[in-house]
Amino acid sequence: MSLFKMYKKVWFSIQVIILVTQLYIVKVSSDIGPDTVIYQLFTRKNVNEAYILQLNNFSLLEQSNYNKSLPTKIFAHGWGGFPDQGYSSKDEYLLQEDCNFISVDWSVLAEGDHVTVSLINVPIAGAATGAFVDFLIGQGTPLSAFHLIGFSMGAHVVGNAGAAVASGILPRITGLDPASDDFPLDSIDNRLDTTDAFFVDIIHTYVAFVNMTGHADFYPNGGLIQAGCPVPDLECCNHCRVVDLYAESINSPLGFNAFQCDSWENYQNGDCQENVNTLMGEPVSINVRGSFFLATNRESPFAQG
Ligand SMILES: [Ca+2]
Repeated sequence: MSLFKMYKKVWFSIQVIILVTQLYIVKVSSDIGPDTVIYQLFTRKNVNEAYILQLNNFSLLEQSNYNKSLPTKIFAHGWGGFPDQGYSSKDEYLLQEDCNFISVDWSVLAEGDHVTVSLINVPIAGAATGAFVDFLIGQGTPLSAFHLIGFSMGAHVVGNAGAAVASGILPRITGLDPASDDFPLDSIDNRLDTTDAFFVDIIHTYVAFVNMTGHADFYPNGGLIQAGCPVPDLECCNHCRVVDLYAESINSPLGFNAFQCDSWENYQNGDCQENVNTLMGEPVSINVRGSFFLATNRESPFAQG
């Protein structure tokens, strides 16, 4: 084959790839509507039955129990998941204090192969959720009221949301074992990172997702394998444990006390007991930085104090 013919063939292939990509994006975009990402609102007045909120829908907000003077917690579920992944945290938060607990339902976008969901749908759900935060701020909620929490790929949904908020920098985002497949560390645009909020705390519970980092990173039981989980782990024991730990942290009488440390090995050797310590999860000190280790029980209640 002549060089010219080869050049033409390569150029044609590139054109086809560009066209298919454009058609795909147009198709995805045309499917995006007010129902694509919806927001389930719970408060102490409606602990079990959600009000459905939508971006820029003033009447739905007006008719709901949303209270702009309360803290607003926003939880995003993971890949292939549903908003009920946040319900254990919702129940604990509403036990602790009256607040607006909003579970992001991006399940329509969370379905499908994880490459498409990661590269195309997570940014869409994140941008929508960032715009939703701006919408609530436009209705009188102070920026300081917000705390976003996301599990697995949902951590990157709330990361993208934090980056998309136009009203300012969010105070806090919590990543619960953020997914790392398809979220390259050298690109912060598509993933949760420390530019997305003033304080980003991350809890790691599974070996596959150990590389994402925030301002403070917590490694229960070393962050690779969780106490009491079977080997092989066929039912999301290690990865999903993070949701249970976080929910328990909200009202735990003992708390998950964690010590700054270089490694699980050093922690286990007792080399870090004099280091800076803080509680993991909801009551974390937002001033701490670095890596923190702790041990947990094998089953609920997990906290050892
Ligand atoms: Ca980011």
